[in-house]
Amino acid sequence: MTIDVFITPEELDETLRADARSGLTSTPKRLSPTWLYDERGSELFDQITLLPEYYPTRTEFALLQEHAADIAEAAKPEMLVELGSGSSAKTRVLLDALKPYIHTYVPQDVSEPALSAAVRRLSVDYPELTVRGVVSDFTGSLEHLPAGGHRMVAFLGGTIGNFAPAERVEFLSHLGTILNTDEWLLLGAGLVVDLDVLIPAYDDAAGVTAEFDRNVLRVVNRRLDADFDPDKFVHRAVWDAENEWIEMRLEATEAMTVHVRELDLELSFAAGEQMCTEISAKFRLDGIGRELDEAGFTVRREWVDPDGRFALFAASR
Ligand code: AVJ
Repeated sequence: MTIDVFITPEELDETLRADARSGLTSTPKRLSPTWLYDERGSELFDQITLLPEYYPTRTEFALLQEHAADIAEAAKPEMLVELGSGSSAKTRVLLDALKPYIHTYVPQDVSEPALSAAVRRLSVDYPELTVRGVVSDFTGSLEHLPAGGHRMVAFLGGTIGNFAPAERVEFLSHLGTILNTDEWLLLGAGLVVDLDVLIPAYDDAAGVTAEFDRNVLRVVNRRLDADFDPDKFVHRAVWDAENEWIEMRLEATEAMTVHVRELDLELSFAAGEQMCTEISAKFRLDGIGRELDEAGFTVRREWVDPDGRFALFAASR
């Protein structure tokens, strides 16, 4: 097993600083969702995936379980690359099904500690597999992904929805140019669903998503020496019907001034002011199919759960 680091903690800090500066000085204020996933944030996200209201993870998991053998049979990859692999169990379903074909598994993540732990566990459980962790920021570059061997890139969980539309087009076409003919993309995407299903998934009764959202303020406090008071922000989940995405927002409960000392910024929040911390776009089958097409992919298979909430696409170059 190896871990290749293509982004240093210093570069990540630099990205955070640039992101935070442009986001926090915009109107309305926003932060990039990447910063939700420090150690605590990743833990909270793992808890979210177990909530009764949060259907995407278990819906995708069921689709993977049901169709992993078809996916393996269709793509027959030698190498599985998983973008934003985190700590999840879904990888194992895929690895088990792909066993006859793959020799190498490449989990990619922005967090080195989370990735190292996952790589160690997987090397123990899959001794015949070469596991090559890649620490990088896939929103910046995909050039670091190892080549050599017939690859399948898995981008699961619906994280494709975190991109703004223009970034998404750029990301998919970049991925399209990185992959060679007959290499595959396995994409998981949340679909447009009724609001009485969607809103609770992003604003659960137990308040775990609210805690996850507010945790981003602690990340900024720690890494940029800021003085956000997370208790003075409430979590909101707001559906944008025009763009068909759900937004997580933090709403200031009172007027306040926040200092971000590392950036030399003094921010004023009005009472009730909302700051966007994540967009999570939901898709229609024809729309995302067209986007894959335009990025140079051919959709070979697509699967949707019985409630029409989540889709898996297997597309080849
Ligand atoms: C991990 C990005 C797919 O957008 O549903 C969960 C993150 N945000 N609850 C999503 C998330 C709020 C999640 N993704």
